[in-house]
Amino acid sequence: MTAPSAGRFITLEGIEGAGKSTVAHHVAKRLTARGIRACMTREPGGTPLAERVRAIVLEGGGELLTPVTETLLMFAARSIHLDNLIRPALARGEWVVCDRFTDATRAYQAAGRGVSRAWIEELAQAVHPQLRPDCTLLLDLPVATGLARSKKRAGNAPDDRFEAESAQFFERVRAAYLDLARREPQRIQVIDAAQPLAQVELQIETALAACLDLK
Ligand code: T5A
Repeated sequence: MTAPSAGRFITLEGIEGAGKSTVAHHVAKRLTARGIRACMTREPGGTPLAERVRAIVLEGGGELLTPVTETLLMFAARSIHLDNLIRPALARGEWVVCDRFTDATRAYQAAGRGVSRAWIEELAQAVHPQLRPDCTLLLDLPVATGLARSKKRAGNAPDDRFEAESAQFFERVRAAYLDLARREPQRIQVIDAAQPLAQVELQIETALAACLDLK
């Protein structure tokens, strides 16, 4: 198969412990095996400067970070990431596999924290006016399963400000993601992430083929 001339933008979404990082590696490997130049990245972060913003927003440093500040920091990191990594890679014809993007802000800051949805859409419009993921893989699983996986990996102490949130918070986030998927069924493919990894990977193959016309 020949590599396509234009890059594609694939994002992975889901609650904590859904398996996004694990699946991102799998997707990048499968694309590379097809002769497609693929790069893997994540949000918040993805470039040295954006990773510094990530540290601020995830750690907080003991200072108050309101939901509005948190939202602005997510978009600041995203703007740096887009200018320095995502857009240049897409322009070179690479496929970008990104662990979280603006759907995470819709789910975590709007549904989770109660930030205005309309304002988030205005920020999205300002930061990436013409860019939407070509395909989003939403790894869906019960909150308890996701949190148990995160805890098993990281131990009992929460790794960051989000992992310290309540199960109710993550239920709102999960419901918001599923609602986004209902509204944009072509772009957002829901994957049953509670299944064993081999089954999840099979679903990913089908979803990518459906979304991106991969044979
Ligand atoms: N955030 C981010 C916002 O609030 N707004 C935004 O706009 C953005 C961009 C980022 C935080 O920032 C928030 C959301 C997040 O809270 P993060 O570290 O990038 O934090 O995201 P997390 O979701 O916390 O990352 P995790 O590493 O916890 O989750 P993953 O990547 O979904 O899961 P993964 O792949 O690391 O897997 C977790 C464990 O489960 C196992 C893995 O081996 C691993 O041990 N696993 C499975 N086990 C059994 N069956 C399977 N199918 C499995 N798949 C993976």
